[in-house]
Amino acid sequence: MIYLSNKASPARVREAENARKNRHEILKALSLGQITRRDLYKWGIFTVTGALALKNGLSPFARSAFAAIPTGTPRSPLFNAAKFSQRMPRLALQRPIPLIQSGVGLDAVANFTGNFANELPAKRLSYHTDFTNAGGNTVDNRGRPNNPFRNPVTNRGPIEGRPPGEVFAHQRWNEFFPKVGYILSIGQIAANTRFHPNFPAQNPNSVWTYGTVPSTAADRTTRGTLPPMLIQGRYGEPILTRIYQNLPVNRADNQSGFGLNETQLHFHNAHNGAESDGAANTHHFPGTFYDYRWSTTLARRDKINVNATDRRASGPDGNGGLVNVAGDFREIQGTMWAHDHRFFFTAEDVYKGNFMMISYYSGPDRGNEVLNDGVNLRLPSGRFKDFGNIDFDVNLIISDAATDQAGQYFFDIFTTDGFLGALMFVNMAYAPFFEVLPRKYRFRILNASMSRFIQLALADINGQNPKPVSFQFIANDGNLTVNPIPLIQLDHQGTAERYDIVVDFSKFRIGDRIQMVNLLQMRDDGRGPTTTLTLAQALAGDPNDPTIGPIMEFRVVGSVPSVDSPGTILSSTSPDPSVVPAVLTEQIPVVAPVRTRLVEWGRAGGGDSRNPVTGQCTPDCPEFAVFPWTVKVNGQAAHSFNANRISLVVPKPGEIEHWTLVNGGAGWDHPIHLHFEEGVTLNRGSNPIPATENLVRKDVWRLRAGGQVTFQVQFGEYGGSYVQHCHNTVHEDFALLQRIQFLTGVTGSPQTMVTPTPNPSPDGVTFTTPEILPEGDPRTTA
Ligand SMILES: [Cu+2]
Repeated sequence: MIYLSNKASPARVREAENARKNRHEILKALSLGQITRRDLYKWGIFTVTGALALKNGLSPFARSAFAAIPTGTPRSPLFNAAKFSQRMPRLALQRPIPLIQSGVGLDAVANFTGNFANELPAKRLSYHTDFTNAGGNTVDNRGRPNNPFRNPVTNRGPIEGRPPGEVFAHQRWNEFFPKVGYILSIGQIAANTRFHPNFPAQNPNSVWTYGTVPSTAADRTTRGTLPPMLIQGRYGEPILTRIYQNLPVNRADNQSGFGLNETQLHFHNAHNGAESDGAANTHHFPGTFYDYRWSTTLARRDKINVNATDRRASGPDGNGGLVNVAGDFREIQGTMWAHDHRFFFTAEDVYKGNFMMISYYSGPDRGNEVLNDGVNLRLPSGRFKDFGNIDFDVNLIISDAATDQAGQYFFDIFTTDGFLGALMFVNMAYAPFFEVLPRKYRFRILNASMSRFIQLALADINGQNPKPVSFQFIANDGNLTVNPIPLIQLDHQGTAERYDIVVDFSKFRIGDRIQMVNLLQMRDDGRGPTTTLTLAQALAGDPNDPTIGPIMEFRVVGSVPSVDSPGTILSSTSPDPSVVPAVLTEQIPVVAPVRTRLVEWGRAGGGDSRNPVTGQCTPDCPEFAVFPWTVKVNGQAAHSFNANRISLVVPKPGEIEHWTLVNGGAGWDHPIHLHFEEGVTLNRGSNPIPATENLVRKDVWRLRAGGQVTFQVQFGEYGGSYVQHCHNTVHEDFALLQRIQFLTGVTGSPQTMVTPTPNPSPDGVTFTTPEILPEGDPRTTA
């Protein structure tokens, strides 16, 4: 392998850049229907496994095209941007819109207020139901579309993307009636957005992100913004999030070569009904909106603490007190995120910027470090607001990225193994610095890369030799550990894993600098991690991978402006009232399971995502896509993902199960994500398990090369169609997913039965009856 460094000859850079452009031309021709996948086979450009043939001028892996990292394009130019020369952006904190209820019972609606008074109210049934009841794509006597519930941009199909009818009505609507709302857009990036002041502004279609709609969205012009958003929820205050889809109507208008103008927003891993999970094959189209009800339901509310008498199961009331909620306080969630989940396009869309972070606040994890009520843990955060202070509680979204030679964001979609970028972003900014006071901070670290695993440590670079900085690990995937765990470096962190740590900067002096360092080398094909470097090795850098080494810098200063109380200056001389208690929560006991399940993740089949007769896949997939990845349930046949096939059925709520996930490949790692519920991590087979995982609740488990993991899990409160999948989103998009059906015990709920598969189209949603694998259905195998 020949590596292309920044010093490579201009001729080589030109050749590799031409390869990128040629692939881009192929994509464009495919998307415009000028050529077909069959043509590509005929011309010898594609192999049967879907890989691009090793042709010069086309493939980055051909002998004379060079770049290994980033994948599929020459090394991303830096435009003379030095590391740590820009301030780290804080996430864009969103303000909730109060909602007012009118009507009663199942017909009650939630009205937006203030600038949004003209907004259609949120309701239990989708507006698609109204569109359908009014006749669908109807026209007046002069042939003009006249259904009042139609998509106002395209004039065809419903105004709301949520499927019609009772099955996709918001479950337990009155019980979790929304009290606050957010109205957001997903759209092209706003003008002049840059990853660093030296970098060129991104083209409107290079980056698609969420934007804050300023008032009733009649004009539908709200574009996306950076940095990514932060939404703060609290237990006891259900949220209604309306997403306006403002992306280009025509697929071909997206000239960037990646990303699809269809989206469903998955709130990873909140305890929501399937209609609001954003992964039930419910993507929606430009011109429509989708109402997600984020219920803030505390898990086990039908089973444990059903009368809401335990003060630890609670949310902040905004006024120093608590609102008790039913459920198990040991299942309180904190650090989460939300991202696009359009099947077969998730990698492209999430990479493109379709994500945000969400923190849930509770009585114990309140985001207030002074309030002392016997429940609040008083973790580092701040003190000006009742809850959700972020002066000392900081989200760090780590993601790798690549650009073409012009500095435009780039992704090579012709990879089925993985994609690695050459630039490391924090909160979508290249190599920033962040000023801290000499005191304790909490950092909520999310790996939002497409395929890259990271492993982070902190380096004290103030002396002759860099020294590791110790810290405390307090939460894994948003779940508090029973006790804080002292560490000097984190474990591997796969895509979507969240690690919360507390760093005490009080041992440093004003002017000191501490760097966050990535220690973990990856296979350059993106299949998984290889070597953990020492701190000294990583700080020295890796000529083949510029994301190894320091990725951001903390600078200890004497004062910083408050973000919780704008205008207030916070000083290093103020005492630090925050604490990290020795006990953060209680252990969920491990019990004998009602049943066990075995799920193997591998590359074992021909890929049956496409209908063998029609060649179509559910949902619509790219014409060039083939599906190498497969999942086997309980040792039976291997299947690649099809949204109309259910691989696992959970027959009733409350039954405790033990699941073992096995990696079918030795050269790979896969971070496997289970939607909707977390599991208590039990073991890694005969291999050792680190303290940060042992008996710890998680929602994403790395399998390790040739490895396995077992966890305990149970399901409850909601039902419907969910998924489990690899969160290397390149693998996910090439079908490393399976659909799961959760059945509820709620009397009269349509979720007591298997969910029909919604098939979204610009004209509305139709339903098909899913097939069910018998090996995954305890109702038939029992
Ligand atoms: Cu994977």
